[in-house]
Amino acid sequence: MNRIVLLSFMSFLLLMGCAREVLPPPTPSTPTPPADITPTVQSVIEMVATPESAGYPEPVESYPAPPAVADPYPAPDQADPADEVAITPQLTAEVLAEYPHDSLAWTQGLLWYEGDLYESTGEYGKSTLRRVDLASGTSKLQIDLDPALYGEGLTLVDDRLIQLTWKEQVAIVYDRETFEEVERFSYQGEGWGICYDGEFLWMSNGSDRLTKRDAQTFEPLSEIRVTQDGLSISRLNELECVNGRILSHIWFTDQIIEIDPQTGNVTANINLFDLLTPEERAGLETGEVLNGIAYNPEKDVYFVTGKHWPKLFEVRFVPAAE
Ligand SMILES: [Ca+2]
Repeated sequence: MNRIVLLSFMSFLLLMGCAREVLPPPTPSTPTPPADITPTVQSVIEMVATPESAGYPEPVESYPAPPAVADPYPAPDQADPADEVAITPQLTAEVLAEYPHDSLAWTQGLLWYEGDLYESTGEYGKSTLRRVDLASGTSKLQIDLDPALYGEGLTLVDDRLIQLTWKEQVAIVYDRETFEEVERFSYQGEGWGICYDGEFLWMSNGSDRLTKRDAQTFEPLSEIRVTQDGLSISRLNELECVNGRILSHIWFTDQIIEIDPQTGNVTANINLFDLLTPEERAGLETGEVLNGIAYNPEKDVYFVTGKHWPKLFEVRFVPAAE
């Protein structure tokens, strides 16, 4: 499916999805549909993608474009200017540098602290926590997780690293310097991404919800639903808290969204479809998509990589070309 056909198909699906929202509400005798069938950008992705394999969808031939927002709204001669919908900014990456990345690392979480990268990797029997030298991509310090644990998101609170696990419902707390385990927290449901905003933890579980947690006790405090133009955005994955916003990778894409944690609204789409060359992309398997976002506040730059990607990119996010 070429990109134009794909875009047309997605626009049709989005139109169909949005059109449903203007229908009258169901009568009381009509069963209420489950909340998660609300048409979303990701549900479009799922419809485009072929059925799941081993828990993950099969790859799509080209990655979906950001959602179109203009079509569902009234024509200009009918629109009330007060109802105009702000177009979500579209950003892309300006690549500042490329570094080697361990192509055996199933990257799940990434953060930057005082000159080093800290990376959590997944897969049963292969999950690790590592402190990575930026220039060489090699581990300065690395520990293996219990083979029964599948590593997921990673964040830093003061001098303690917190690493999530996928389905094991345990977060492991380590001393940042030594990687010595100091504590474990338990939680309900799956663990995907996590970040610390300086006051609270934010955690994803693959749905359209982010859970705010106490940074010391890990207790859940509240939840936000992430939406763009009223549509749920699900498959929220790796997170990075940056200057009062939350960046979230969208699982199975090379796209990041920026979220206002006060409202759950998406405030920017960051499209990173072109980081890898076609040849590098062709060398990757199903699900080996972007994963890993780290922010370096000293230089106001980001590091991004992906699962089994051969490279890690130092980037700045800039407006996409029209
Ligand atoms: Ca991160």
